[in-house]
Amino acid sequence: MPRIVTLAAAQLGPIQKAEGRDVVVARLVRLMERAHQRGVEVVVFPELALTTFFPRWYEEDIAKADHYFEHAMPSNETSPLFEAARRYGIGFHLGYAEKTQDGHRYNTSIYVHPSGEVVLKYRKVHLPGHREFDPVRKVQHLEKRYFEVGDLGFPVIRAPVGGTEANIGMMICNDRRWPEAWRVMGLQQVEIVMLGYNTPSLNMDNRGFEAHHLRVEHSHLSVRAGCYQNACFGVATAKGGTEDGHELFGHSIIVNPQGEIMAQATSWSDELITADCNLDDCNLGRTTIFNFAAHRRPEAYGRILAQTGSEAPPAWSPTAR
Ligand code: CDT
Repeated sequence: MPRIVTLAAAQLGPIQKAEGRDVVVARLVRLMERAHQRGVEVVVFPELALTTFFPRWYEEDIAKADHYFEHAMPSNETSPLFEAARRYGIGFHLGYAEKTQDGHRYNTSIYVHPSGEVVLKYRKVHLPGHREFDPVRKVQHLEKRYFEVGDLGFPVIRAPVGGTEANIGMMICNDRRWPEAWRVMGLQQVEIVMLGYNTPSLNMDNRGFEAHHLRVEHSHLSVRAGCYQNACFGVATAKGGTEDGHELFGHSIIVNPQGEIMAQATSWSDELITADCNLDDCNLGRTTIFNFAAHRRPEAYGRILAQTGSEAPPAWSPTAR
């Protein structure tokens, strides 16, 4: 029996600062209802799917941003999502800002089984941007201010997905640009990587020119390469459109283990894209070109763990004659 699951990326249009959790959660539930009508078994929502992308706003006292954080999951406000999962028999992935009971703040995602139970939690490891207000930037990106580096690694778990079982893992937004994150999950035989993102259409660093069309290109390139090189499916779900006056590029995709795009969003609104994914398609790459046990050479990869920043190589000098 082929292990086919129908996966969906539930892209969100913008969430404005003034939009309440109840309105946002109702949008998410509508997408789950549409997913159910289309036979979807797993829905992947974006990073920080319950609020505007608040790290673009500076607060001197970070506690003033606490209203963007979830203090419990589920809560009264988010429980309709868990009820919808049970009603429709759909698993879902959700990104949100987490504040723990002992006061730690993370950029988090969870995978929830159709029973409403949390199967897997991930906390974002690669936090882009900066900690302090940066006067050079056109728009702030203060993830390093609001979040701590995730403390859960890149876990993969075998879990019921649709009518079968699958090895599932998660990453969040900027993580997708780091091959190390993909490989750590590839080494755990991940079959489905769920990831959400909020990425501005323009480079806001203001420290050089980046052609606009390359923004989407680099995002897709990273997801396609990650899926191909680790023989897995990827569901990469965006928030898109103009949020609090700032554009996010959308372009959610579902990618197969050959690195091909199976489905792509075409709007900047709430939009559901789906693909029937045969998980057995992960076997070809895993047993041939990317048969890790046969071909990896960890003895040559020492620098990957020993070093963080790059180092200049030694200079070549001609041998004395
Ligand atoms: N949310 C997130 O991680 N966004 C980043 C933008 C980086 S700009 C500082 C991304 O990699 O898409």
